[in-house]
Amino acid sequence: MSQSVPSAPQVDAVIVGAGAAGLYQLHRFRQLGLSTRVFEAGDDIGGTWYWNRYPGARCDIESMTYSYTFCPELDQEWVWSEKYATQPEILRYLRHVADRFGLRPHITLSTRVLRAVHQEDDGLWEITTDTGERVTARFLVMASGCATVPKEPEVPGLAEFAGPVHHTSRWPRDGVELAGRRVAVIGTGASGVQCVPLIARQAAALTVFQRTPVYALPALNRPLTGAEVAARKDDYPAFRAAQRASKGGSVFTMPTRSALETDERERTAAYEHAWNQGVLSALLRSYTDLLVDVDANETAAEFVRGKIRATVSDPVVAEALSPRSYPFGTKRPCLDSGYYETFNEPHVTLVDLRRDPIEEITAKGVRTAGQEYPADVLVLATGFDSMTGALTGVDIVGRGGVTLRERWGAGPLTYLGLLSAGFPNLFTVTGPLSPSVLTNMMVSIEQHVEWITDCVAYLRERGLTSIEATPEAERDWVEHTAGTAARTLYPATDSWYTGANVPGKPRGFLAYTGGADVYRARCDAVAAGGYEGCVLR
Ligand code: N01
Repeated sequence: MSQSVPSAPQVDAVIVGAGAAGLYQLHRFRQLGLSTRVFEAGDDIGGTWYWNRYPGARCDIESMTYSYTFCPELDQEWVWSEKYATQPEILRYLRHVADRFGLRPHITLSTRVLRAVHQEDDGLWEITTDTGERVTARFLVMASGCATVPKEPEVPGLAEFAGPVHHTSRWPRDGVELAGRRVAVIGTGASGVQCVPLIARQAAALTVFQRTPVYALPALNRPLTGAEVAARKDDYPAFRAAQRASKGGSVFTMPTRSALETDERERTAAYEHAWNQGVLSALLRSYTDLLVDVDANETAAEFVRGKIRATVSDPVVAEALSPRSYPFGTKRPCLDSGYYETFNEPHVTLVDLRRDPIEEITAKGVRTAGQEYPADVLVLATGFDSMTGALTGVDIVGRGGVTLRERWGAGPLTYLGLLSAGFPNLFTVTGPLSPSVLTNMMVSIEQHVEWITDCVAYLRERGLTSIEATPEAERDWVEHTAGTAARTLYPATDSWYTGANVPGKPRGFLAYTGGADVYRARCDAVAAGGYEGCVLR
């Protein structure tokens, strides 16, 4: 039965998602005095850190860096235990944030937003959920994450498998019985690299199916000392300010020299130094040209391959684990804790799918062209329909009845990754064509949330009710992001950054490569200019 739609919104804003982005957006809207509802598909808050509870799940940005920067008191009261926090610890932190800022009463859990329709007559969004609720709101914020929609492998027979099948991002809360079992893991991205060593510790036999090898660097994770925590807390205000001003949301010394202008001995020493930091981006930051010059890149790539050869005892396995088909850093590198060493274990087998592709999943296991590998449990570490999947997965209907999915049919069209023409008052937090996944997400989330909040405040102060990107400003931004990416080595590599991991997805580099500092300045200038590139009504 259809309900009548009132012309005044039931709430000022609806936010989709109660992960780190949705929580902070809710906090800021509440500070602004906006009535706000958050809908979250999971049965708890936490987003990425709620869903990804596979063994070994941990952030690969240091915990005292990968946390909200907006509240000095929060920085002082929360104590991180390890250099790299585990998923449960990050989830505890986000729950603490939700409680501390009184956010929970405004969040509806276990409720998925299915549809959002922009109504031409009153300019409101009508949002429909899978529980049958309908809500109208002036503003709609998609805080639905960049790695939200799991991707299954495109191989026949998955439904035939007799045992349990678990995608890493849908891991059962009570864990999976792995002891004494034969486990097959498909996929060797960050999730595979993290779960493989832990699964190997429990399983009777582990077979890892690898299509493309990754470059993994050692995490060198360890407990934080009291002195380290105290020193950072003393320094937090300056550190947080530096993060916000930085190129990627973390505070690093940026390189000044070219790899090719440095002699080999010195270069190897620099790479060794970077390797021993146990920091994801350290190696890439050794020289200025690693992401723009393929020969420079090869020096770092070969350094990593040398480390793999030194770690993995079987030279054939070491070679199979060594990436050669794409430059270092153009697929997201991984931080590992014992990943390569795991392949020295007698009960662990690597199957190189480039030589021996999967033909089908059978009831008993995985059959490649060469043989059948028996398994009791199948783990899919096969990634996500990243960047756009969570946005185009909702029926978002804008002006003229056009859906976001249709409008983005040839690739996402955004202005600053925040707005899309034809969709008034729709905001996307860390949306496609913003720096997002190339940066520390916490800092990029905060920057977007603060921009959105300031924008809504600006409208309200002037008695305006609507903001919409112009098609021209959007086109310029899309061209600018593509042109910026084209000056790097990124776009040529097949990865989830380019959409190449999802069959049929249009190809294009989905994040802004120009740097979070440059990007922030641009967003600030747009706001200071009265939201140039947008129509305000
Ligand atoms: O996913 P991925 P992920 N047959 O897409 C393979 C973040 N993250 O979940 O490369 C066989 O990187 C696929 O092979 P290929 C982080 O941003 C962060 O691991 O397409 N294999 C690849 O090996 C990360 O980058 C953290 O050839 C198939 C793997 O599955 C992002 O999430 C931890 C296949 C997918 O790798 C995604 O990481 C975890 C098929 N049909 C995740 N389909 C940390 O903070 C796919 N694959 C540490």
